[in-house]
Amino acid sequence: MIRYQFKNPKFISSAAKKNGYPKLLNPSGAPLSEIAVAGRSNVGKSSLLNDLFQSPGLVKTSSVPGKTQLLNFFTLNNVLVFVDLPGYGYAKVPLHVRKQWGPMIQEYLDHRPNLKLILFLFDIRRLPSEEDFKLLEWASHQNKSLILVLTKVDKVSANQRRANLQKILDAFNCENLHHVYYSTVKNVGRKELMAKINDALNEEEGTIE
Ligand SMILES: Nc1nc2c(ncn2[C@@H]2O[C@H](COP(=O)(O)OP(=O)(O)OP(=O)(O)O)[C@@H](O)[C@H]2O)c(=O)[nH]1
Ligand SMILES: [Mg+2]
Repeated sequence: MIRYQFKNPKFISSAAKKNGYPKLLNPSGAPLSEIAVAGRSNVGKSSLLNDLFQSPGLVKTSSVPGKTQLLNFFTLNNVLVFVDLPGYGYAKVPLHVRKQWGPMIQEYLDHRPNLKLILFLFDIRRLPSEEDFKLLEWASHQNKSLILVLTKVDKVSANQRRANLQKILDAFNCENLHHVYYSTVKNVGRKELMAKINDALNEEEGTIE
């Protein structure tokens, strides 16, 4: 059983297409396990990575949606890769940029066998959109493990959290999704998410052997 440490974060590169994805190998030449962070624009993907890495500013965040328009690759301790995926669903983002999202994400999911886990970020105050359903469908089609991360829980009361979670799970028709509440401003969820990531990766690696 491997316990991944969330230390020494490093930005590697950005890419739009599969020939630009970095090839990161361990000392025995095997590709490093990868975790993708996906979700709507402005949901808090880049902020969550900074919080997980405890490295404010490493991942660029913005109050203006559509900040991240490429796939951005990071490593932790040179043993684990994180990818900050471009967000979707923001009407104010120019149409030509919005149109790239589907093909870019689908190409990534179809051509990244070392992708072991998707962190699917979802704002606790919203209900799923068409693109959210699409993402979940692609992930399950590729048989990828997934953790639903409910973001910005500081914006709602504890009662609302539970009620909203139930509505979201009902809408996705997925009672058994692994999930965790998260807030980068109130320090909620980091430890729990790190534990869940470790469990999911160990389960994945167990099924490969
Ligand atoms: N209240 C609150 N605000 C948050 C939280 N996490 C992120 N934000 C804010 O939400 C906004 C968007 O955050 P980002 O991390 O840039 O969102 P993103 O999902 O990477 O957005 P794109 O790159 O456009 O896809 C910023 O103004 C953040 O400060 C949180 O837990 N609570
Ligand atoms: Mg971002």
